[in-house]
Amino acid sequence: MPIKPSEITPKAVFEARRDFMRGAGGALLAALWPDWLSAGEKWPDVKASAYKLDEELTPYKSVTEYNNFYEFGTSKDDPAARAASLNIRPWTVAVEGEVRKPKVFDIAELLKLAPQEERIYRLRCVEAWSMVVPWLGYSLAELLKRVEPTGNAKYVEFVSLHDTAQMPGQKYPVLDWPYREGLRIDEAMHPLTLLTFGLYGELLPKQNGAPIRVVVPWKYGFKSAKSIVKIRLVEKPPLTSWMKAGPSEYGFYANVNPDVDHPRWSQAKERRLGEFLKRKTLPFNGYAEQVAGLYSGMDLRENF
Ligand SMILES: Nc1nc2c(c(=O)[nH]1)N[C@H]1C(S)=C(S)[C@@H](COP(=O)(O)O)O[C@H]1N2
Ligand SMILES: [Mo]
Repeated sequence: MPIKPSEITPKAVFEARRDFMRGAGGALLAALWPDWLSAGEKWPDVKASAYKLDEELTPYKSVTEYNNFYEFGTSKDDPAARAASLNIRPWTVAVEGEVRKPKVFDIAELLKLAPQEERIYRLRCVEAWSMVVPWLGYSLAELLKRVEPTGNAKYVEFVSLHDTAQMPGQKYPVLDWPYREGLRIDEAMHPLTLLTFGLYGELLPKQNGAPIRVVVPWKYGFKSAKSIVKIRLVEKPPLTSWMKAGPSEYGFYANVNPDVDHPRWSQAKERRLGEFLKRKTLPFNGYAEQVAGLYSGMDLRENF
């Protein structure tokens, strides 16, 4: 039996899980994670990526027990307590709209469409907490280029699962379900934008958006839609669930920006989960060097 993650340091857990994945674990993994993979197949090899951070990883326990996933309730501990009702098999993702080759992908095919990478990213929530997570996935661009976007594909819309039987939080009109998010096409094609299947060396826990989500590390966490069933390439900016709920509070861009406060609280600082003292929030969540150029000439106060 592996040691319980809560009992040892995040780094040790991470390394143990990684070694397990890379070592003799292959056949065993197929037995442990049969949901996605047909008999005899194993979780693809994962290669280390250039996206690393010299920061302490947020403990596995915090990453998987302190979540926002309103489909399972609005408290941070609701998703871990209630997401078991989500059925991730079978699962397909329809990629459609302004593309030459629309296609409904099975999750097992998506898992192996491109080499899986282990990328350590910061993710900062609009509610001013943040975490550092070793995610597993590959650039969303890998998927998008395969469906051949047309010249009219200016934006990408992500639609999460809508099924009140599996997602009890959808009985309440806190958001206009299904959860919808969106990116501009150049943001979606940026190599940092990760189509995500796992974390800490394992398949995504349900509360983190199994079986497939995006992670857009320079934007507030709500842009990173979970449990996606549809990806639409569109000409007009999609109206997102959070923009419908509070247009003055949640903008389309939602780039992490310490200089532009949320109307009800400051965005200058954040609390890293597990830490006591707050840290300064960095422009673009620390990814300015890679992504600031996407917004040159734009007023980031207006386009919040
Ligand atoms: N479908 C869906 N995706 C979602 C959310 C949600 O409520 N529903 N919450 C968002 C918010 S506000 C955050 S901060 C991140 C949290 O991701 P994590 O729980 O893996 O940390 O997921 C985002 N994706
Ligand atoms: Mo968030």
